[in-house]
Amino acid sequence: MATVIRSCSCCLRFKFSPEELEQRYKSQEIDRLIEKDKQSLRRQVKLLLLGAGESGKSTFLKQMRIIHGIKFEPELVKEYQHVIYQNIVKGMKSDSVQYFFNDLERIARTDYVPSHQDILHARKATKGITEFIIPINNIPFHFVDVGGQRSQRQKWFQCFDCVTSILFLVSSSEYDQVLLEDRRTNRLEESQNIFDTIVNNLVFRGVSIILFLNKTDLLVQKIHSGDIRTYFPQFSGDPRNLSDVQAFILGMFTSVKRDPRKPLFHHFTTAVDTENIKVVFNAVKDTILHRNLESLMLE
Ligand SMILES: Nc1nc2c(ncn2[C@@H]2O[C@H](COP(=O)(O)OP(=O)(O)O)[C@@H](O)[C@H]2O)c(=O)[nH]1
Ligand SMILES: [Mg+2]
Repeated sequence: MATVIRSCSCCLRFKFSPEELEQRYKSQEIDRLIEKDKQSLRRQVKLLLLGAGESGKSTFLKQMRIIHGIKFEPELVKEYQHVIYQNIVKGMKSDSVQYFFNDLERIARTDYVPSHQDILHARKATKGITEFIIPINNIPFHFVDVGGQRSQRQKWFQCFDCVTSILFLVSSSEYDQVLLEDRRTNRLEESQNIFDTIVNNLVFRGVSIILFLNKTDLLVQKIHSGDIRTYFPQFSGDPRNLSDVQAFILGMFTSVKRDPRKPLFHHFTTAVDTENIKVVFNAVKDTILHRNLESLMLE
């Protein structure tokens, strides 16, 4: 019968010199730390916010802070105050200018401090990558927000490690607008192209994708003033009917996905509406935690 020789710690004491023993313990300790690190990395939920410029990625992240009770630091509030003044002075072509113009008297007061709602409407293009960790149900949720402009997109590929889910935002009300970058490309088509490269990317084979068709509040207004068929003649529904328009836009995105087995979840959202995002995020959280548990059990 073969004898199995195991080295237990007391035998080791005779086999190795004290220096060798110390080395061995050290290396065991390092292995233990690496294993612990791996486990906490696996437990962490990493959510990547992707989508074209001005689709609402940073606004969604602000909502995560508000909903989970993480205060904006006083310096940050001051910074937003300046952004708001700039947004007004520049009168930039953005959805939020109207919001601020409706409230100029309050904002012009010397003791003005931006409210949460003001902060949600403040528009500043994200440069580089912003990361934010929020513990939710005792699990660290790691949010990664990136710049959406063409010039910022090469940076996206730095954050693709260990991603749990991608939240892909689309500004659904922009079917009649062109890109800031070239003033030609239709914004919805640009967004669809970006989505194509993400959803069909092999890097994200195991990553669930959650599509947010955002700016529903603006879409509601827009369908009464303009006809989507001017920009998308293939639209065959009722151009004044919100569900028809939403179904058409959703179809533009679901149709580019090549792998029929890859799940794609979607929500119609208004990122500046805290109550709406609260409800949507609860559903998203359940989806993510459920899928995370499944993949942990499969390991
Ligand atoms: N009315 C409205 N404005 C929105 C919505 N989502 C984002 N915005 C505004 O759109 C602008 C661009 O949003 P932002 O989050 O900076 O887009 P990002 O470039 O994707 O990070 C900001 O002024 C936001 O306040 C929405 O659902 N409704
Ligand atoms: Mg941003």
